[in-house]
This record gives sequence, C-alpha cells and structure tokens, in this order.
Amino acid sequence: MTDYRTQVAIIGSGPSGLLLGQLLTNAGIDNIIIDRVSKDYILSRVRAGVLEWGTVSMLEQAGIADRLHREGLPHNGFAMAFSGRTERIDMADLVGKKVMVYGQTEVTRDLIKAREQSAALSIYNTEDAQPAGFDGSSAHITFQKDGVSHRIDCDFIAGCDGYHGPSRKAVPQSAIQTFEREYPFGWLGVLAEVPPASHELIYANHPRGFALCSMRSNVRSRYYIQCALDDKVDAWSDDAFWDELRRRLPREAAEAVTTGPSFEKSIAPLRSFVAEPMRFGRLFLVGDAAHIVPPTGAKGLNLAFSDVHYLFNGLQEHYFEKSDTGIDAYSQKALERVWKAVRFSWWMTTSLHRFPETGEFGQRIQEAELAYLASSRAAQTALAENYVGLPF
Ligand code: RFL
Ligand code: PHB
Repeated sequence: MTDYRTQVAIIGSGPSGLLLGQLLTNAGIDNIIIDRVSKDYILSRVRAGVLEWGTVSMLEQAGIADRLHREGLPHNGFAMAFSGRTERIDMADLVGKKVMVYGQTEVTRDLIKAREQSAALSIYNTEDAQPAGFDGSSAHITFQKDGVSHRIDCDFIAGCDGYHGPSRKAVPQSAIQTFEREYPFGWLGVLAEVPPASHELIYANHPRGFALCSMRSNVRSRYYIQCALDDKVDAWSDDAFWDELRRRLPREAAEAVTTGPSFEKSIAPLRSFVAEPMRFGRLFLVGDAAHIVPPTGAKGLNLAFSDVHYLFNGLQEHYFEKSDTGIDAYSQKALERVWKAVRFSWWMTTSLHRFPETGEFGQRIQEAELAYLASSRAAQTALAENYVGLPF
C-alpha cells in the first residue's frame, strides 16, 4: 500500500485530465493523474478533430502549442450539402474567426509528452478507483494497481474520467439530476491514409443518411456516415463504406474521394447527456464525465476544455488568492456554456440526419430549416458563431 498526498487528484488521463494537470503543474499546484488504461491505449484512441480557437489558446497557455501550430490546419469555412445544393459557411467572413483541424490523438500526445518532461506523476493501469470523503474535509481516492491497494489524500478531486467513469457514480443519486436524449442512429467512422476529398469539411444531408468528410492532415482523411444502431463494424468492408459515402456526397465531392485501406473503423452511438450540478463539495466533474454531445457540432472536446478553463481559474484563486469565488461559481458557469453547446449539437444533429420516425412533416421542417439557412446571412452567422465556439 502506498499513501500519496497531493493538492488535486485527477481521475482520467484523457484530454481534460491532462490539460488540467498541465495547467496546475505550470502554476506550481501539485497534482496526480490516475487512469484505468495504459498510455499506449490512450494514445491509440481516435476521436475529435476540430478545435475551437479558444481551445487553441488554452493549449498555448499550457505551453504545448508548437506542433499544433506547425501541423494543424486552420479552416476559415466548411460546406453544408443538402437538397442537391452545397452552401459554404464562411466563418472568417461571417464572424471573423476560424477553427483548427488537429486530432484529439495528437493533442493527447502533446500533453502526455509535456507531462513526462515535468515531475508530475501519472499512474496508469489502475483498477477500482473510488473517490470518497469529498463532502467533508478529507477527500481521497482509493484504487488498486497490480493487486495492491493505494490511497491518494487530496484537497480536491477532479473527475475527468469520461462518461463511464466512477466520479459521477460516486455522487448520491438524490444530489444529481441528469438529462438525456439518445438518437436512433450511430456514426460509422473511417480513418485512411489518403488525401481528403476537399480542403474544407463537408457535412452532407442525403436521403440515404448523413455523411461527413473531415481530415487529420493533407494526406490523412476522416470520414463518417450515419448508420443503424445495430450495425456491426465487421459487416462494413472498406469497399462498402467508400461506395456508401460517395452515394451520399455531392457529385464533385464524391468524384474527389480517394479510396484506400482504412486503418481505423468504428461505430459510435449518438447521445446528448448533462448531469447537474458539476460540483459536489471537493469533487468536480469535468468534460465527458458531466456531459456528452453528439459529434455533429464538433463540440465534445472543446467543451471539456472550457470546463478545465473555469476549474483551473477557480483552483488558482483558491490557492493563490485565498478566495473560493471561482470554485463556487464553477458548476453554474460551466453549465451555462454546456447547455448552449448541447443545444447547438442537437440542432446540427437534427438538421443533418435522416429521422425516419419524424415522418413527412418532420422531413419538410428539416428542409425548410436548411433552405432558410441557405437564404439568410443571419442564420449562417448564428451557425458560424456557434461552430467557432462561444466565448468563455
Ligand atoms: P475521455 O477522453 O473519455 O477521457 C476519460 C479518461 O478517463 C479514464 N477513465 C478512468 N480512469 C481511472 N479509473 C476509471 N475507473 C476510469 N474510467 C475512465 C479513461 O480511460 C480516459 O482516459 O474524457 P475527457 O477527457 O472529458 O474528453 C472528452 C473527449 O474525449 C470527448 O468529448 C470527445 O472525444 C467526444 N468525441 C468526439 N468529439 C468531437 O468533438 N468529435 C468527434 O468526432 C468525437 N468522436 C468522441 C468521438 C467520443 C467517443 N467516446 C467517448 C467513446 C468518438 C468516441 C468513440
Ligand atoms: C472529425 O474530424 O473527427 C470530426 C470533425 C467534425 C465533426 C465531428 C468529427 O463534427
């Protein structure tokens, strides 16, 4: 048994835990991160790809944005294809801002590298992590590693352990309220070492279902198609995927798709979920531990980082200004921004996917929504303002 003592114990070495850890370490606030899986496993996860500029700024603040600026792809606009037309949403023109295309896998790699260069401790392959004592003055985490029990005593616990992690589950049910919507489809995603079909993202609403052209670099493409919830990855050959993708894209984009062997293929269900509040005494929920958005708005990772922003500022105030104003306001400030991103992600999802159960009325409403978007600079501005990220 090892007893550790730290100021902030972080459960989860995903992007939110790593960024919080890096900011705390830079500020001289002691922290320990634990994760259930290995470093290699964390570095093999393929997830988000679009960073808001506020996210880029936070990575700059953390001192790990050099490779991001060298290899990331700034995007001034993206395309929405529907009803046989393609509309470009010119974010730079509409709201004077852009986004950065740089994979979550690379963000995580940069953060882990910086942590390894610091003296901060990360413990991987832990089992049975349990946050406890957070409603009093003796917050701690117990866990097992290699069959041995360990304990971390701390001032605060940051629950950065994703949707399935133990932090949210440790809160008594009477103290937490949850809101949830499950969508009746999933996304089948493919990563391939081929140049992208277009230098900007294309979101396509097609009678056969939604499709998205994205990328990780000028030689690596990320594509998604809407699929049935009970679809199995193994039932989709690469050829079947490329054929279906091309059927759903506008003609020029379909002709520009370069096919090749996929090296990652997975299905993700789509869900909206929010837990309120996000603070329970000395325990804070951060990122996917507190909220999930469907990926259509490209908001999940960005929202995790705005939570980190509010929590880090609050913790700094606690340690250096002896004020709890920031940590007391954490839940309310984070949730205000979370719900706006939940709304936007729901809107992108309902506007772009086929919902067989909404019938002809639902279909016409969706077409009217998109026709309005095409005809109105005000509507495009609202879309662009949300896509580049609301301020925090
Ligand atoms: P993460 O990334 O889920 O990290 C949580 C970490 O906690 C660890 N953990 C535990 N550690 C110790 N003990 C336990 N019992 C633990 N249980 C879990 C996990 O191993 C993990 O390392 O949460 P975080 O940091 O809040 O980051 C959030 C983002 O990862 C997430 O919002 C986005 O990736 C969401 N998301 C996507 N967002 C987009 O914007 N665009 C996308 O294309 C996109 N694709 C995705 C996604 C999320 C997915 N998930 C969660 C399954 C695709 C998938 C498959
Ligand atoms: C991605 O590149 O993985 C990606 C891009 C935009 C989205 C979702 C995912 O809306």
